[in-house]
Amino acid sequence: HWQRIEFISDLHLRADQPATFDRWFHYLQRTPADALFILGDLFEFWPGDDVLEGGADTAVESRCADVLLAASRHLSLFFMHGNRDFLIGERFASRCGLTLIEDPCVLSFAGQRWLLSHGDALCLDDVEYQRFRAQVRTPSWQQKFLAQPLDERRTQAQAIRQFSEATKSSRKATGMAPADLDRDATRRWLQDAQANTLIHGHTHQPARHDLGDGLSRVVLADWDASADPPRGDVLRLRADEAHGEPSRLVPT
Ligand code: LP5
Ligand code: MN
Repeated sequence: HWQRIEFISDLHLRADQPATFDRWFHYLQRTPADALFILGDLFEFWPGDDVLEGGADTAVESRCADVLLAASRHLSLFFMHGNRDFLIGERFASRCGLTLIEDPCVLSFAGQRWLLSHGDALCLDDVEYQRFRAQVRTPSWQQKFLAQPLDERRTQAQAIRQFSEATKSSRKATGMAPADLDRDATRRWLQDAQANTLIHGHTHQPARHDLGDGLSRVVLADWDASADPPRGDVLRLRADEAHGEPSRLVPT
């Protein structure tokens, strides 16, 4: 019944980047899509669903919830966790009209099976990150983390953001390639899901990679409306383009 499906990821919405928020807001108002899949990292970071009741600092999260709820009246909205907002829960989702989906998730559309993922789980070379990921995705870690006061969680999230940016810059400075998806593991995921194409974000390196045997992955860009040139894209699939490639649109 859907004619057009769109995908976005890595918006990293935050209070001090209103231009990106506005671009996303205008995109959501105007999109002709019947369904939108947000493939993680909608927020710069998410300290827990109680952020919506967290006082003046929560303006961006609350506005985002309002914008999503309004959009959910004209399109179906799906959300998959990213590495920055994996603590988004049912409470926030139902407030916004979002349906939470698992990572990875198979989508049958336009005569194909598409595999959707944020992408971080396949960055196997990044051993330290995988260890961190395994820990913070356990219910026991999350219970302990969420039991702390919101301000304390925000401070810790900001510290880990700084640590993360510093790690990425020092990798770059020493000529190391940025973390990327493991080719063999990606092929295995696709084969296990009987899908041909993986659509993902996380690496912020928009491209289409051929993985052999008819398998491929298509990577979304991150959004930054203040960058020069501004970044951010949308992938679109159309029901009437069977076996087509997703087209890449740049919202303005
Ligand atoms: O996000 P990005 O693109 O910068 O980098 C990711 C990986 N980084 C992360 C961390 C997120 O940026 C921030 C998460 C915020 C969540 C908020 C709630 C939980 C708070 C938890 C508080 C303890 O996911 C980065 C990858 C990169 O992708 C590429 O794949 O390399 O991984 C890291 O930087 C994580 C480190 O490699 C492992 C961290 C071990 C913990 C070390 C503690 C250091 C002390 C910091 C102060 C608490
Ligand atoms: Mn990410």
